[in-house]
Amino acid sequence: KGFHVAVVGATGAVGQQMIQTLENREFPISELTLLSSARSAGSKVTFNGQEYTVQEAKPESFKGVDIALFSAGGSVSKELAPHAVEHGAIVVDNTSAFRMDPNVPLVVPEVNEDDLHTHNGIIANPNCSTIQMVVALKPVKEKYGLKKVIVSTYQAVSGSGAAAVQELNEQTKAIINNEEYEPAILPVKSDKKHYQIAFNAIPQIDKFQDNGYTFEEMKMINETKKIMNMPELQVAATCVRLPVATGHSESLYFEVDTDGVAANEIKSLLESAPGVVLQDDPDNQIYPMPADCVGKNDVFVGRIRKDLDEDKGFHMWVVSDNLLKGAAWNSVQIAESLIKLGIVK
Ligand code: 11C
Repeated sequence: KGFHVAVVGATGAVGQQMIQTLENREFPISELTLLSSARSAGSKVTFNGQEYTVQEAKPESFKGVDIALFSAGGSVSKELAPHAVEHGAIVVDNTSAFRMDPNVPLVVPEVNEDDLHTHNGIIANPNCSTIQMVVALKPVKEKYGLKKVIVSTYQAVSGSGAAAVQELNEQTKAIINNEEYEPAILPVKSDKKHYQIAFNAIPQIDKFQDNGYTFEEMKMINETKKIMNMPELQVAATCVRLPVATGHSESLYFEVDTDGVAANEIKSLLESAPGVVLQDDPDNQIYPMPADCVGKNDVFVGRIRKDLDEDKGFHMWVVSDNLLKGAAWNSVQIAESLIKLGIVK
């Protein structure tokens, strides 16, 4: 049996990866509807060797759709996801529009797949930097307990969209050629100031909140507690943008709730954890790097070592393709789980 699948935001950085992932996974599709804003409508997209014309997303676009994957920005999701649900579709939404809504499950299949059963039509896909972190931490929580997480991120420009990657590329060339280039997109297109990203590091992802944290940092904090079902977990985040096109990296410090755990025990636990690839061999300079992770669905972990002062503290480096496990693959994986669990029939 095949399903009628719609992709909203089909021409965007994540939408393109969603379409590619559906193809790579041989997702059971009987009909594919590709939707976008009016601006991108009319674009041609190839899926399984067949050319599709992207149509403007409207409330009536969802007739007969079984599964709708949304990645066209929060305002589009807020406006159109309820219409998709009215038409009987299950929505997997890759924006922050519904993530903290208590009626909406926020799901990473390796962590909380069962929460899918509680859906009311919409399932939220978490923020990319949150997803790779919880995939790595869940096995630790299960075996040793988890008390505290402090994360610093090294995030790729594609998290900000295809136009930001273009800005990075053009700006890099311009600087090498001693030409002027006025930043216009990063760190946040709609914020007051824009800064050079090429050869730089910008400690701002999304807008600042009243508490001094950015929205990206608050997403990592709040979403982690919700996905792990641990409102009591202590989480702090500092999110930084680097001139890397794709692949988010994270330096994690975490404290378990068990005495005397060895770093090797954390390593062997993660070696067999679902969705995780251990790359941890300092003698041979083996550790995860974004350039090696692009195009892969897994979360790569390495540099696992015990804190020198705190017996329950550990350090770990976590890398993943932000457009795949961080977005498109996690969404398609949720759709696969919905079929596997019989939630979509
Ligand atoms: C970034 N994490 O790297 C963001 C992109 O809430 O889904 C993903 C935004 C989101 O800029």
